[in-house]
Amino acid sequence: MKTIPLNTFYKLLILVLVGNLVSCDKTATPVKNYSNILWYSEAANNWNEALPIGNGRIGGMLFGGVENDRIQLNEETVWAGEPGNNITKDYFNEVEAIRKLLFDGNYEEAQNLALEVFPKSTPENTNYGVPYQTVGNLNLHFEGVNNFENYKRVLDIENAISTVTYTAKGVNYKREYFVSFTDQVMVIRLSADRSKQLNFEVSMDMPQKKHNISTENGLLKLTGKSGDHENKTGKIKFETLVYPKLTGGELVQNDTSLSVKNADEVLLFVSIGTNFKSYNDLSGSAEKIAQNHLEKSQSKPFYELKQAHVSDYKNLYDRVSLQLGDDDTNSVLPTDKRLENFATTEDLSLVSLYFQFGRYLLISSSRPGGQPANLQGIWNDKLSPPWDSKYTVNINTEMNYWPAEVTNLSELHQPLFSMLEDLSVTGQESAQKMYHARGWNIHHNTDIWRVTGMIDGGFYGFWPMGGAWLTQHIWQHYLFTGDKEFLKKYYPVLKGKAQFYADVLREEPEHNWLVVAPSMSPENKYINSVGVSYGTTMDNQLVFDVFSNVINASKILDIDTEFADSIAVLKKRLPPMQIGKYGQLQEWIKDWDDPGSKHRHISHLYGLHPSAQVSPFKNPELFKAAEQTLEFRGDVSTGWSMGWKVNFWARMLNGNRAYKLIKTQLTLVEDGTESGGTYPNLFDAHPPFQIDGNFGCTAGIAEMLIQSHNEALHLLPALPDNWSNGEVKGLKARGAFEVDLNWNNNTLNTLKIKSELGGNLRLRTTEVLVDENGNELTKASGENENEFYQTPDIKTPLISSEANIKPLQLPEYHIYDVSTEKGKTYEFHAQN
Ligand code: FUC
Repeated sequence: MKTIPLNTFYKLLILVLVGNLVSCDKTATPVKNYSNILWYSEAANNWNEALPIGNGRIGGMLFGGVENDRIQLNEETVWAGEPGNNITKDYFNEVEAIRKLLFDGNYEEAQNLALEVFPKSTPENTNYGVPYQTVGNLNLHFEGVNNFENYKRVLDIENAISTVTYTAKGVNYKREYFVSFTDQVMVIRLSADRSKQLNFEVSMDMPQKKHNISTENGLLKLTGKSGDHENKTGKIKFETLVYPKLTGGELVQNDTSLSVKNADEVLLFVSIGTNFKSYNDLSGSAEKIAQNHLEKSQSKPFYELKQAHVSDYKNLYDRVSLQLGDDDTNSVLPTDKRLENFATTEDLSLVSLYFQFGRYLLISSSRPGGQPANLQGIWNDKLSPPWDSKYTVNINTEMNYWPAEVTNLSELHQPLFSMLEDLSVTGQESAQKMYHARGWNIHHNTDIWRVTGMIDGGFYGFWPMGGAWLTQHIWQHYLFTGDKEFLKKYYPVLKGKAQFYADVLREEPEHNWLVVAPSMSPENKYINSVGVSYGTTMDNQLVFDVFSNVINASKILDIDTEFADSIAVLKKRLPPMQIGKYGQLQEWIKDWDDPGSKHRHISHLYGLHPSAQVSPFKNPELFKAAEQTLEFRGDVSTGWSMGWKVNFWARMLNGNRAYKLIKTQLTLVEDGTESGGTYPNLFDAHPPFQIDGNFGCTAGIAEMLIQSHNEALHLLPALPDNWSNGEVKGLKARGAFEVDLNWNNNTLNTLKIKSELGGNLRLRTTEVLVDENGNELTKASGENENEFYQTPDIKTPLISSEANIKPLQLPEYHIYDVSTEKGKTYEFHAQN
């Protein structure tokens, strides 16, 4: 038997004790769960097999090669270009001309003019946003280790630590990797179970032209500048410092690399700084930031660094646990194998692993004070990644944040709110110069410089609605937390958005409804190559929500009544939703829908999810029409589209179909494959990798277990037949309720709800619920008086005379009202 040295024993004891203290934290609700790890029996062969680690700011993709290890590095503020918006002149007359063509029914001419004014490829005097860029690679070369066994590569998402272990020439080697939020450095510990076994070279490389690699005082240093792009000069300066701290052995400093000789243990610190302070201020010092973080952390012992990291991470991660089914036997297989088998094997713990992986990715890519997660979170190995890895705000950025509230990671939403504050300033220029409107505006993309003008030209880009969708996140954060101070702080952002549409809306010629024109239904077209349009269903739904939010916020905060009243008048004149001749929810103002279209964007179902305008209880025809639309569009699509469909089918209260979509999304996609699915490292494949699909599906799984709109907290609204037993703890519902529940044989068993704000808790369930004395709960009556559960006052839909709408059949629900007190926890169970 191996003996443990005494000091290691005590360190371990401290770790166990501290670990227990951490789990006693009042916010944490740990339960015995399946071990949530991703693991592989080989090193990564490509980037989509590498494993992501991150602290919101610094990201690493770990390849884990035995002879050559590669750690691909990112820092969230390293983007090409420099401060400045992308609006070159006053476009009001052109916009008016396109609008006139549309209202006159000259759609093709309108599209042609839109593309003439805003060409597809970037004009010379402006830019269409800039790319997010890698900061290169850290490479570890181990001479002559080509014979090894027992290789294992692990990402433990319960602790946010990755490990690589192997045996070579009888020596057991271990590498541990994490990025600490607390200490703001990446830490890699290399160890072996025999002394003097660590021999390797540390180097870096970088695709960016403007860079320099050097060594000094036992440090490896890479400095550089971000790239030029379109009419912008790269002005982000970055500095990466790598410091190997040795126990035993010696460090040899070469010109551009460091060599470790015969060491017992090595701690590698990776510290990165940039000059970025905000979207319009680059006065920071990359050097000082990198040095400060390194200086503060390098003297700390490994166990201290690790404990601080794990405790910070678990404070977020442990809030939610999920167990599906009783069988975790498949976890003996490597994760890529499980994914490969998933189509033919029942492996429900892979679903819960995927759910928690989504939460892991959000914790690792979006931290307060930093940038929001972009198209790839923070992980990108290129200088010109697909779609520049920007913020695409006609679905993708929003989807990134769908899990934030419901999966109990509310504070990770903050970077998005900060970006909205920035956009509410930069977006005034596009509101004024393009639309002669007050308030602020952004089209379908933005980047670190918060550009708000047209991007990708007059087909994809003509969508002045990005801010309308993004501001829903402010309102939803309020509904989940009830935080009035937050609402007050962001009220000007909501107001600026409402002002913009108040000025932009125009009467359309047929019904005199007020509509946005020109605009589009994201990325779809209605004739040949014509997308530019007016009064699209999604736009109408978005403006409805923008107006509703500002009216409600003004009431809650008791401010701006006159303004809110003026908005209420406009809101009444928005178009109703329409049901077309195929019984579908109409996408456009006229019945132009193609029932054969499989387009990935199903924008007009925004009203079903994430918004709550389409309800089976209040407007069953619209609900059936949305279902018809979903049937027409089908299941298979790009990764994020399938993630959205999981949410749609959950909202359709159809658990089996939602699960079918999860199955489709969890289809193994190898590098270079051209279909949507999931890569071996569980990254979502659009393809290529886009993180939105991970977040969308994570949110969708939560949505299958609880929903908190349509007047009630709905328990197990969309449970698939094969999820017969399970337990979820710590999900959040609107009105600041925290929900734990479990179920057996597909029926709810016990329920525990913590009320953080008090107020009426209305429950909807298929079971009869009783309290601890066995008494049935009070049946609900009248409207739910809880202010966070108000249903939207939508207009009666217009229905085509040709539409054949099937009647809606719903399960029989029991609806209860429980009057709750702030801070109290309530326990109920189903009567059996
Ligand atoms: C939208 C989508 C594409 C892709 C891109 C980043 O344009 O239509 O599928 O996700 O964003």
